[in-house]
Amino acid sequence: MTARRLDGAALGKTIREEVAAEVALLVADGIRPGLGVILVGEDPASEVYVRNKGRACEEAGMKSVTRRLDGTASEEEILAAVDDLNADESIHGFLVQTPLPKHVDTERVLRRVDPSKDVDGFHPLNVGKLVLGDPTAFKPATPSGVVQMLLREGIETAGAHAVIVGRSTIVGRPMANLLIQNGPGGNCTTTVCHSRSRDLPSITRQADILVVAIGRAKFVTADMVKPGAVVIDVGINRVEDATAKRGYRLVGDVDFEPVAEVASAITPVPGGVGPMTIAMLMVNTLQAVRQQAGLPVGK
Ligand code: BQF
Repeated sequence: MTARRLDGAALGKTIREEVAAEVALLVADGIRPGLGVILVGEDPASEVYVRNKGRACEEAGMKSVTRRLDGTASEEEILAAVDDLNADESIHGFLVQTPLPKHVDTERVLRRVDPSKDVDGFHPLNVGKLVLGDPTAFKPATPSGVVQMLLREGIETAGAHAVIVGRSTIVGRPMANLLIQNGPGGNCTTTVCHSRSRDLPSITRQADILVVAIGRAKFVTADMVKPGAVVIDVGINRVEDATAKRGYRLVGDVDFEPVAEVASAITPVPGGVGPMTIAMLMVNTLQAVRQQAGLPVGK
């Protein structure tokens, strides 16, 4: 078998077009949705991600603001930037790009974000709402993008055994919380594995849907995958490649070619989950606008 490629670039574009149509309606009503990003320092990967977010906003007709702080900025200066965006009525949602410099207490910064503008969904209030299945929660964009991809690709989740490799607060944990929700894109039996899991391959081989988010290039090999499984690769790893323009290329956490021989469907890297993440951030910004305007929330 050779697996179907799940084209996140195309799906993400469709979703961003849907967002643009809704932005146009809001603009006609005098509301221009605004997304802010706070970027501290100059981590090269973060630079790329923040640029992707700004470009997506502009293409959708949203306002985009990027606040750049020096890598030596104090925690108080970062908190002051958060306070500024909390108070800025033209900004409906914003996020603090991570990782933050080592001298900064990231949790404290994330707790300072107004939960009603927390489009990353990392504030404890939104984490709690997500766990409770409250539809007003902002769903973290990457796992939300994975669910959206499963829904739009017609992949049945109800009753499936989803195995998630990785327990991060950004991907693994919210992924599990979404897949166990009652409703479309949910109703999975969910297992979360991590670095201390015993006999990982015996667990991953039970997955109907395998979501991998551990940050190790080509970690998941074909022998770890059940024939016919759907494999979602959240990893984005830079590996040296002298033949590539920038001297590196991107690979996922999954050893793509051999696994594609076993799986029924698989996401590529790049062009898989990454573009879905950006699209769902746009969707979350519209959710923020609607909730702040007292309009009903979709699902
Ligand atoms: C693609 C991210 C790890 C840690 C922090 C498109 C993005 C990436 C890849 C992107 C990511 C990953 C983002 C592709 C934002 C996704 O074509 O494959 C878009 O910009 N992402 C982030 O902001 O923070 C991260 C991954």
